[in-house]
Amino acid sequence: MSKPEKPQRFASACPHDCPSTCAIEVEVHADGRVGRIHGTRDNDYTAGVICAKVARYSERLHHPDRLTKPLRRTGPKGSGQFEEISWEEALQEVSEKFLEAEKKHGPQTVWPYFFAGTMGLVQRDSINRLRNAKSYSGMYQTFCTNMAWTGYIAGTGKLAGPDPREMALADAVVIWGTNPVATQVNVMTHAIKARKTRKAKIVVIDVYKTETMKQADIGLVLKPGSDAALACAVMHVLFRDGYADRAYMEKYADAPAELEEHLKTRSPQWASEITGLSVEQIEELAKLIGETKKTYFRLGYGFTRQRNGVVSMHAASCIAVVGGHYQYEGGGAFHNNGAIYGLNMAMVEAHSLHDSSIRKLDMSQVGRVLTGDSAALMDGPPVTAMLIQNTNPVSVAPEQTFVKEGFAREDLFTVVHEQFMTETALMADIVLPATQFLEHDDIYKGGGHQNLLFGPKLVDAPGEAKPNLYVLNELIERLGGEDHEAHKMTSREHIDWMLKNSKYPGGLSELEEKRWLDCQPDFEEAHYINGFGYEDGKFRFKPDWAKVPAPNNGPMGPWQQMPALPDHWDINELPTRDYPFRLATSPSRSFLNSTFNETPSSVKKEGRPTAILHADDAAALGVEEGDKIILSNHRGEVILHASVGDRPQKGTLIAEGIWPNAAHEGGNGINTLTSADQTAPFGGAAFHDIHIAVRKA
Ligand SMILES: Nc1nc2c(c(=O)[nH]1)N[C@H]1C(S)=C(S)[C@@H](COP(=O)(O)OP(=O)(O)OC[C@H]3O[C@@H](n4cnc5c(=O)[nH]c(N)nc54)[C@H](O)[C@@H]3O)O[C@H]1N2
Ligand SMILES: Nc1nc2c(c(=O)[nH]1)N[C@H]1C(S)=C(S)[C@@H](COP(=O)(O)OP(=O)(O)OC[C@H]3O[C@@H](n4cnc5c(=O)[nH]c(N)nc54)[C@H](O)[C@@H]3O)O[C@H]1N2
Ligand code: SF4
Ligand SMILES: [Mo]
Repeated sequence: MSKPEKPQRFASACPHDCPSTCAIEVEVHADGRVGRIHGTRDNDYTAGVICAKVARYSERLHHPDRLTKPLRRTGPKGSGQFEEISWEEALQEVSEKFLEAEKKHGPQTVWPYFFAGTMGLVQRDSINRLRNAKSYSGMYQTFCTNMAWTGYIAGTGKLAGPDPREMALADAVVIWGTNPVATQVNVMTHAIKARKTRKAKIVVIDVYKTETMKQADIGLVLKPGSDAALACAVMHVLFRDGYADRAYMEKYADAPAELEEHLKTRSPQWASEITGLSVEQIEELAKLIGETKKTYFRLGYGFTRQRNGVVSMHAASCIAVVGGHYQYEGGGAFHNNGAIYGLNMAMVEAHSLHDSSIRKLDMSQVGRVLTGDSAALMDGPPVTAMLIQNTNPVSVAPEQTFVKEGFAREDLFTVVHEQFMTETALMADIVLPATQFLEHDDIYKGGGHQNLLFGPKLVDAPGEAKPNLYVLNELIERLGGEDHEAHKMTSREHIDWMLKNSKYPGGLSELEEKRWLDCQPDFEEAHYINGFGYEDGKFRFKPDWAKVPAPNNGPMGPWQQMPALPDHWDINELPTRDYPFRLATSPSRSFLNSTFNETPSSVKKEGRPTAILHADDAAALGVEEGDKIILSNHRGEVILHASVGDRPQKGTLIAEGIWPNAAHEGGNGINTLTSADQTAPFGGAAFHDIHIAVRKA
């Protein structure tokens, strides 16, 4: 008997919507099957570590339920009755229907809709080229980053910060509003290295005891939406006890004296009331931060998914300026490195064809848009045709009652290009089978680190699955989209153009040879030693909220009411008599948004839709471990099973993970309860800011 041949290993990058963007090595067997996936050891951010769900990716890649043929709906919407058709028939039908819709209502009736199911810049963003070539409706991207980015940029003027690898050189690491053990595992690698080599203290701030908090020296469980109060009290102590770096602020900040005066009343006692933390806990945190100049603040997305989330992010980032932490290696506040890459997207998206007068519909308000809400439609024509790639709105978008009603509309023609029969694909008129990342070429940039990475096509796709780029180029041609040289380019040509027309003259060949490009700016730039991102070089304690240089659609939400200086902003969906509890819909470890909820080992690990609550609340409600409970508010109700303990504070519940609606008894998923209200100042969905009633089923 001959020994099985050893699989070959190829370099790639994880394509998922995760700040870690891991450098990976993929085992490919002689028969074309993919084996284990490993974290790349010689990449010093990934450092050989990846999450379990991607290590066992072969399960998702070679899944028997992969879509392999174009499908046409034959039964009622959502019935799951489809017939197989050829690509030619599918593309023909889509273009006919889109042209028909356009003839009736104008081009803006077509709404190409996408998100970050793949973070590959070619396969993710090329859909905007179709949009631009046809003058279809724009899409305002509000699912994820708006509030976090706006809040961080408000202070620094720029979306970048101290080298994430410096976490390992810190004497304290404050992991704030993120759960990296689940959502970006590499943060833990570097934080734990700091503890091992420098005895660094790890602080975790969340609304419940997470897996990350289990590893912390100091774990603070506060009330949802109270982070700015905690930040203010910490700064109060820094000023009060002589830890504030006044010389630094004089040189680097806009209004230090005003801030100091304003914070005089924001004491630990004041913040204790708002956060539910004890005065001692707040004092302990402030002392640690004050005494430790090498404190690395790793600020996540989670605490910004609140109506006051922008203010919280900004307030947390201010601490590192009051304490002067930014000056030190291993110190400062980091959120995301988006601004360091400077990639030119003009070709992929055909910017020369873009018409900025065309409306940009808020993706989080897809339910309102599809049910004819005129404000959500920006007083324009109805949406009667959609092409959806890389996202699963009939699970992940807020206000599911409207989302489901909208997608069930008989006069809406929906095309979904997908890897699996998701809940969104089930509502489609035409379903197109999509490749996975190892089946196409793409380029990836790390939000949580400093690398550009290349992910080559390594294996053939199953059946007739095709990349996004193929579908878009075919449709642009059939729809008579405005001409552009980009329409004829391959993915590799796009990557090469993008690099050479940015600051990477070596193009794709250099990237491919090196596997990744380390784009880390030097210490001075990353630590803002030569000044912050605003023209005058000063950090803003007092930002002009309507003019923060963040990606935006113009000011919206109650932005005029935003506090001028860091403060607790009481604008959240607070408990009422009818809805006395608060809910956060935190991520689960084995799903990534709605991805992996099709993968048997992930489903097994997650069990069933569960709500975590405090034992005292459970006792008052007569609820015991494992009981079926109903969470409800004016948007609808959802059935889950109770997990009782001491993980959140009293009054707060946590539902981890986005299960399909259909995985819940009664068919309503967790986003039945979430809101699509636009938060201030530039929009964004407050997924963790929900009031609810709770009862035993
Ligand atoms: N396993 C897994 N990994 C993921 C994802 C996933 O769903 N599962 N999602 C991916 C995506 S798209 C993104 S954007 C990132 C996001 O990753 P993170 O930056 O980690 O953000 P969130 O996942 O929204 O939430 C993180 C934590 O914030 C907490 N939180 C909620 N409200 C508050 C609050 O008011 N204050 C504080 N202090 N904490 C609060 C939640 O309980 C949660 O534990 O993760 C990515 N990685
Ligand atoms: N309740 C609640 N809801 C949330 C959140 C929360 O914390 N709580 N988080 C929100 C956040 S931060 C985000 S980012 C969104 C994300 O939610 P989604 O945008 O739905 O993100 P994913 O589940 O990552 O990916 C969606 C789909 O993209 C498909 N896909 C992947 N690669 C490709 C490709 O190359 N081509 C095509 N055609 N399809 C592909 C996958 O198969 C998957 O079904 O969810 C938001 N919704
Ligand atoms: S940690 Fe994030 S980037 Fe790394 S392999 Fe897992 S999902 Fe991908
Ligand atoms: Mo996200």
